[in-house]
Amino acid sequence: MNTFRIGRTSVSVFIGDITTWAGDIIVNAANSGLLGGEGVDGAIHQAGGPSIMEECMEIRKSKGGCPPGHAVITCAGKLRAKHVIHTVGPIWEGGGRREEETLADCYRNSLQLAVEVEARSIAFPNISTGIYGYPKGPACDVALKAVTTWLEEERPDLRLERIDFVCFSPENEQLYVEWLQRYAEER
Ligand code: AR6
Repeated sequence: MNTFRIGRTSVSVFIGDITTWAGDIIVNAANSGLLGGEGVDGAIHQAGGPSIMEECMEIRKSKGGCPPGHAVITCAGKLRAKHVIHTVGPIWEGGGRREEETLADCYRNSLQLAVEVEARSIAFPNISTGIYGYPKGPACDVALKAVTTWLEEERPDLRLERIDFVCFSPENEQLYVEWLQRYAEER
């Protein structure tokens, strides 16, 4: 199963390059300095052009950056989205340093920001599962639990119609599809 609906919002899983996704908000797996980097962060800045980094630098000046678990918003430059939300996942250190809570916060705080700008659609990459080394299975569990729980809370005014998980590897896609399948069966 690659799509599941909760209320008026569909949660879907795709495989692909998030920089080509068309919708309101692309989420970036950034670092606390908002300085750009490799992985999906590098791809977003490269495809979106310099205006995204200019806004990141403004946020650095005013707020000092973005701590793990938090999220900030900028323009999306040349991307086919309206905004980029930059969130900072935890670096995996074995699981005893609140990595799970921090990763769940990334999803919740990004969704909260998306609601504040009245977004109708948002795309997430698999935060922390690349350079930050979070094991893919547990990260999938945290991501989908955080998002489905957030959606299950009563949100009468929610305008969000689409939450897409854009996986880069078949392994991640498979994990997400299987998770949604189990979730649908248990519901
Ligand atoms: N589209 C979708 N997913 C992607 C793409 C893409 N174009 N490119 C990579 N991924 P990572 P992190 C997947 O390393 O682990 C940066 O240097 C990738 O396969 O991008 O949170 C930042 O500046 C993986 O599943 O982010 C930070 O310093 C997922 O995106 C640090 O890396 C996340 O991998 C953040 O590390």
